[in-house]
Amino acid sequence: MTDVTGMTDATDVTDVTDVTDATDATDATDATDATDATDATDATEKANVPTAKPFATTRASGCPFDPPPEYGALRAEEPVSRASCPVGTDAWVVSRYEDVRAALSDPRLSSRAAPSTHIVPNADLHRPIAPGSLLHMDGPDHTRLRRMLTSEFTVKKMRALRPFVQRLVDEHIDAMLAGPRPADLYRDFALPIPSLVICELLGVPPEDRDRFQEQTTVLIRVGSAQEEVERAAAEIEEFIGRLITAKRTAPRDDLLSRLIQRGQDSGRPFSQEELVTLGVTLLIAGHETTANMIALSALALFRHPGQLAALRADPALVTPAIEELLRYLTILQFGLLRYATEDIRIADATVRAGDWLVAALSSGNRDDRAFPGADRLDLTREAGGHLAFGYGAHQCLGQQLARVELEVVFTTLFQRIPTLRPAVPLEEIRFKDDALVYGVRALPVTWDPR
Ligand code: PIM
Repeated sequence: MTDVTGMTDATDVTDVTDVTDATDATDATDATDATDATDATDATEKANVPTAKPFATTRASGCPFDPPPEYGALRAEEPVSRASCPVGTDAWVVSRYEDVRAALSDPRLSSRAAPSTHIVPNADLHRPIAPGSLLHMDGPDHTRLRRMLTSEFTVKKMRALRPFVQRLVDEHIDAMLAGPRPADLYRDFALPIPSLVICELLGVPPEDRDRFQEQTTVLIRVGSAQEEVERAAAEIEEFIGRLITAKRTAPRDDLLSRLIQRGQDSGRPFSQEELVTLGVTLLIAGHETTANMIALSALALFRHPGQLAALRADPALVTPAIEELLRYLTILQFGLLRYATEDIRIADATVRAGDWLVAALSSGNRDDRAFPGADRLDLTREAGGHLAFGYGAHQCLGQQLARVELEVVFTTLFQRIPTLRPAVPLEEIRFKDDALVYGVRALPVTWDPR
């Protein structure tokens, strides 16, 4: 089943051995943990571990681009700390850049409950992994599935999409300019463009995008009611399921059709369930993050007018600018959850088998050791190597697509509408504080008519 926040019920999943690589001794730890919802059997309870503080999620007022202020102190004083998480379990929180990279590239840390389930009250951290659930798989099964997809997301293929993206960007700017002011840069520009791009890539009818966008909003909002999540998951799965069924008999030139074929060619055809889970994952991942990056980046640039002017004047600045915006904003705001299958050392902490760990991407990206003056947005900085796309085996598959979309947007938007600006003061802008992917709920903008 679709599991973005970890809230959906996976009791219908029977065939987990097929996709998890839980073939080793670590299974025993897992099974022990799973019997106790209060986590009293966590290995750390018995060991001498620091006291847990509440997991920090609240940004400082007036600082919508900065991670919660606690992270600065954690990086300085307690780089691997303990936090009590909204899910009801304690976890290690890794806050420095190098330690985040080390954690995310350590095969002893499983992604089984990723990406950010620690933040979801009442989520079941020990649910079986649905077949095809790329974000939650480990080891050789994950590698095999990911390899089936990498050829779809190469730099070359993504660059070939550029003219299509450019056309979409231009058309949406034309429509905004022809429409009333203020416009909502999120609704009228940032959201439709990546949505239409992923529709084209996957072979999803673009007229269905309003529905899947709404379902995605429910699925990635931490506070969504269980029934609401289940309904949204069922609907989006049914939608993708019908599409896949149609593509089985009438394949088209699109990713989902090719995936069906590739499974068959490999001698291990994908099940319908695997294809649906994978299709839903790609559909959600393919539009939600980029949409939020576009709108939040625009707002960050409005708030840094000198840098916006520099970007408008020098289109070559767009390449470093995008990496810097990715780093500075790190919209996967709650970090990535991992599960220790063995004892490991990170910095000076011992993480025991059975412990949970959060790799705090937004904190690592604000680490002065890796990015001097990290709290400053500096579009000329060489911010390559940032953690916004994660790191290690699960590092974002779609990152080149995101870069192409962001490049086209930020070499076009401010050139074509040089007077584009927010239509409301910052205090009136509402942010997605409660979503796995951070951003603005709306961004009213205006411009001088010509
Ligand atoms: N989107 C693109 N890459 C990853 C994502 C994502 C991750 C978690 C929740 C929602 C989207």
